Amino acid sequence: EASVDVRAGVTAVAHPNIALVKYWGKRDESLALPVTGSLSVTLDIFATTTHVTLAPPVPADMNGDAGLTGDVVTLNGRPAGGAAAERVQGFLDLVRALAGRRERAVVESVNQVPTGAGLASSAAGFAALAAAASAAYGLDLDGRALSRLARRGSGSACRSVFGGFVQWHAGTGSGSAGDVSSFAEPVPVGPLDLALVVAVTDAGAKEVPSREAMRHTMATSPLYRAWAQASNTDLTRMRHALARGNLTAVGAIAEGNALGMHAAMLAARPAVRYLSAGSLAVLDAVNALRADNVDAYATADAGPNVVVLCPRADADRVAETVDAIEAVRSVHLARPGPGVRLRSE
Ligand code: 2P0
Repeated sequence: EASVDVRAGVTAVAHPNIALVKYWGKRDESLALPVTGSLSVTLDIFATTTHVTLAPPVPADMNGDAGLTGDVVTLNGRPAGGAAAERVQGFLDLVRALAGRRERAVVESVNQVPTGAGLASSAAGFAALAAAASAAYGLDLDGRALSRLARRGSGSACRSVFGGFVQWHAGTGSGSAGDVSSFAEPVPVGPLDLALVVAVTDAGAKEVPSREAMRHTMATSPLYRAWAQASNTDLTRMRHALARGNLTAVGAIAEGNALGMHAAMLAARPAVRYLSAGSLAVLDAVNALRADNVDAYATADAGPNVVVLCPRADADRVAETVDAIEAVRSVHLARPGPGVRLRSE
């Protein structure tokens, strides 16, 4: 028996994604099965790097001091507590169950998101954690299986497993049939020189967590069903637009889908409102750019920041225009980026 237990850790890097056809609502909460399919583009900025090391198993008699009795989670150098730590531990329990292992883990996660920008990404976080933890516990998952695992951490995380344009299939049925059929995969695209300009705006009121807001929208918004139906059509049209490399159609469908999602939230009772005055100022600027023959379109998620889609050749002009808006605090230029990767140390 070896006296020194050297356990190499595993590091994974993932990027956030921006949905062009949004995910909003689950048909099964415990398995994270969505009501609709969604389609996103993975970014090349704001990476999350996550390192997972396994602790020696806890001795059966629990008297030794060798093992950890719980997982240790550090986010950006600070110990995580409360709901964030519980969510990571719950996810690690799932990985341990799949791997048939018992060791606790030390998780250290760092993201390159500007602090206070309201851009903390659970998608990049759980994609990186799924890849690092599954490798650390000895699971050998292909991309599809990894996306299904990441989905259980945060729905949108399944899409960050892959780079470029990615569709998350809603899947069919419930239980294990639903689980197996709800995965992400890359989408074929024609020539498309897309840039994404991320406009960070002044934060508005304290935001409702998206998980809760989805539940509330489904339960109370008379527009939810209509948005979900429109989303299915948008998915088909978006796939065609991407295959043809038609950036104008991609932008128009994405903007319509996003504003429809926000409309469904605004119709909830009481309303869920993520768009702030600053967000609307960016939407106005995007309309003005379009009137000036720039192919710019906007999308926004569960927060006040706005992402502008445009041809790469127009990205600098779009960034300057958006940066001149008083409520815009910072502007970040992105391009389609890579899927999750393990990094050798
Ligand atoms: C999306 N969003 O498709 C949509 C659009 C926000 C608006 O996915 O409950 O963190 O962990 O599955 O994925 C944000 O919600 O939610 C999200 P959970 P998630 O990107």
